[in-house]
Amino acid sequence: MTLQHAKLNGWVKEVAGLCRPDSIHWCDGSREEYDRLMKRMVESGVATPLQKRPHSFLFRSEPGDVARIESRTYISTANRDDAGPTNNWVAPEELKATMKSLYAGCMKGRTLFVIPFSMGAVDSPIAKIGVELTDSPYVVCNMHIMTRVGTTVMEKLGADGEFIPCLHSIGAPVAPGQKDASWPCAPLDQKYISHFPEENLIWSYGSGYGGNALLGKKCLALRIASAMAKREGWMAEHMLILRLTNPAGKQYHLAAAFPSACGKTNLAMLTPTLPGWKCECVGDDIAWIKIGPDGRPYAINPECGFFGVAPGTSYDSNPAAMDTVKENTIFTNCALTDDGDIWWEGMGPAPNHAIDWKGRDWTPDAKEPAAHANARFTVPARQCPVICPDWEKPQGVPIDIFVFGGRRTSVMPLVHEAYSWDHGVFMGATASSETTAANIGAVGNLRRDPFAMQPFCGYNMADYFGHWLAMGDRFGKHAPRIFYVNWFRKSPEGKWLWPGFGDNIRVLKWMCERIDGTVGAVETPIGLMPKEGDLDLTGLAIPDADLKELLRIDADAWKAEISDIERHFGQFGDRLPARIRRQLDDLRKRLG
Ligand code: GTP
Ligand code: SPV
Ligand code: MN
Repeated sequence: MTLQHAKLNGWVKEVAGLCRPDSIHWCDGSREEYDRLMKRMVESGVATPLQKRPHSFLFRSEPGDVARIESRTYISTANRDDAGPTNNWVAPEELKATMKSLYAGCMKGRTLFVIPFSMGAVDSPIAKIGVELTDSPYVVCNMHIMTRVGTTVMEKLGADGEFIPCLHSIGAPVAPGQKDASWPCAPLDQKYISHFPEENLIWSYGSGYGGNALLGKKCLALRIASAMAKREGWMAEHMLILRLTNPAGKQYHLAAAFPSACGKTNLAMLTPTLPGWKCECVGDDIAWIKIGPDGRPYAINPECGFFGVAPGTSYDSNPAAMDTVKENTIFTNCALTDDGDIWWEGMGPAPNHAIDWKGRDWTPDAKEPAAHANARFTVPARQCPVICPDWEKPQGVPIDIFVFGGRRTSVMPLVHEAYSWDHGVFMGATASSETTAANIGAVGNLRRDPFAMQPFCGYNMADYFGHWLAMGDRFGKHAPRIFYVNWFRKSPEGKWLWPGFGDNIRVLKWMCERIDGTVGAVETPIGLMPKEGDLDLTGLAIPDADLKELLRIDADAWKAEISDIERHFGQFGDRLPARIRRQLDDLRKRLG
């Protein structure tokens, strides 16, 4: 590995001086490197190789380190208002001082790994380079899968190429002779996931889990990138990217923003139940979107792996994901079966005995689930049987449709379409969802999660709404059509009204036909909705009453929504764009 990059070398030296690792390892991204680190983790008992899945391993996290931690995530800007009311804020000087005292000596007894990585194919004009410094070999192996790591990135970086510095420590030094924990990390009140968007800098301390530790993902590709995108005139979004091909062979590209654990991976790999339709996955979590030479929005998936929710994934719900994770997969917080396989709730019949995610004996009559609700798989995207042949195309794919959504037990209909770009931005700005296990905290609480970016926007959310309006003005006639969906409406008895998963193609088909102008729509106060008979329900046995409920608009419930939207918008004060406020007035008028 060439080490001529003065700025990078200087930074590594400075961090090593502060964190005091025993050694420094520059990652080359090779299979040998991955195998060597994994072998060491197996030998120390941290990783369990899986007999049933070649080259696959199970990890169990510390029970308090199982998800992102929004309460410990900071956007640190010079002015508090630039982080906005939806982000935690501490002044940069103060936050850095606090974190420096935590970083001091935090890597003693460990190796400091230097991970040069690219978000986006190395030859993509949309790609960005980051360098993560970490003391976690688990993070190195996951970064190998999720990003492009190593030599080609160093070559592109050259002697003075730009990179985004990402510092990570699990925050658990080991003394000589001390037995290491199987998942070392710091206590909750010492965990920090900090972003300094004004200097494109990330400092994470104390957690080894997912979005807290794999810094290319939420920290770089969403929080830092969203702030860069605002400055530079592009978009960084919490969106899956999907190619749909209709029976006549016409292609449509869709990008959809749903909050964490609300269905992106599943929609991205959808197996259509309507004959003749084809879906191919470009990305399952993040989209970087730029205006192409023809004026259309083009999206790339900056990642090259999936860090997917395991529970609920089955051959019925998502066969493509099940086939993807047959080999070369890291499983975290899943259950281990007696024959050396993994298992989770919703995968299929429960084993008679397993070891649960906490390492305890488990039987089907146990009180607690065998896998954690936010158990995850990490797997290379290229293993997905429905990966789009153009998923690594440097210039990306042209987007025709934007979709917003969330998990709403009631009120939100199955699908509605925006009257205009501004109305669609209003739909994104007011998106709401019940919270999930992807964040540490209460599950099932209704909250606003604008554009599914509430935990990921690296600047003032009101300015982000303004950025969406400005991008729409630039897209002009090429602006994608905007829809809002809810797969999660329930009956009073608590059963899903919509079958979801592969049957979601029925809703996507309606969107495509709306674009082609081959189906009409009903004008309702909240937006355009399918006319009776326009949703293709061929082969689906859905009770009439359920369908009615899925498409029902309850005016009283929507008036209550308006009050909540007022409160939501109120937090932004004068910074809320007038065009967004106007949309709320229009909705109020339409509701009468
Ligand atoms: P992150 O990786 O956290 O960003 O999540 P995600 O948005 O990719 O969510 P994912 O597709 O992994 O789905 C999360 C959970 O929702 C899983 O348990 C799925 O089985 C379930 N789910 C996904 N799509 C549907 C659907 O159409 N209907 C129902 N009922 N459940 C769904
Ligand atoms: C999410 O929470 O939206 C995820 C998982 O995609 S994590 O990478 O842990 O943030
Ligand atoms: Mn996500």
